[in-house]
Amino acid sequence: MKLYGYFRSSATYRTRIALNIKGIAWETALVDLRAPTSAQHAPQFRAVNPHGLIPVLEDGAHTLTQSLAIIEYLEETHPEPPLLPRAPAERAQVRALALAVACDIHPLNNLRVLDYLRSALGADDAAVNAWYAHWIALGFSALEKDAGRLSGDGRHLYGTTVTLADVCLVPQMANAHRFKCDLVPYPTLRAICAHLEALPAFARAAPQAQPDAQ
Ligand SMILES: N[C@@H](CCC(=O)N[C@@H](CS)C(=O)NCC(=O)O)C(=O)O
Repeated sequence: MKLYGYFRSSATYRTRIALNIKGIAWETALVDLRAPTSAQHAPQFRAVNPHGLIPVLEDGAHTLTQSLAIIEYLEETHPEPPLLPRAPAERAQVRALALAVACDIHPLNNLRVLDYLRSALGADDAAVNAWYAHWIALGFSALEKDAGRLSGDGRHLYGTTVTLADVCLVPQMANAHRFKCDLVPYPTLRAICAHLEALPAFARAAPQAQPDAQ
């Protein structure tokens, strides 16, 4: 499989974790998001994904986009070990936690949104950082409460095994660290991430472990 990605991209980081958990080998096609390269805007990459976003996974004849769709594809094609529980209500809970990160937090803090705040709306670094921290605080405070209710052991966001919810949480926490957000109010989320980050599948997927990390 070929994964178009970039070491700092948290949506790619999610996908790397899932590939590792499933024991799938892949090669990376680097899409350097940093200006002035901004490879996501290059015509060659737009031909692969017109949305200009990573990750993209190529599996044989299939070109797949959207990290959660990709991960569910991996779940269906490589069911072991599962990232979703079996019971429908439990699956819905895990998906809801994953979507809280992937749909409600991450898109507001994505690179193109931060770039737009700067270039079109004239926000300075302080304003952009405040924006970033605001959406992290809103999302993480709710997830901290969710974790109190749904984590089975204080080491996983849901239940007692690694799920799609954990796969989404860890990269978002890494980004929040990078943007120096105040994470003191989220002891449960921090404990969960500390446990998960030490697992080999997560450690090998970490941004700093990628060949393009600088
Ligand atoms: N919902 C998409 C989000 C993908 C996404 O936003 N990727 C970011 C990197 S984490 C990106 O490519 N950003 C490029 C840009 O903002 O220009 C997914 O889960 O795959």
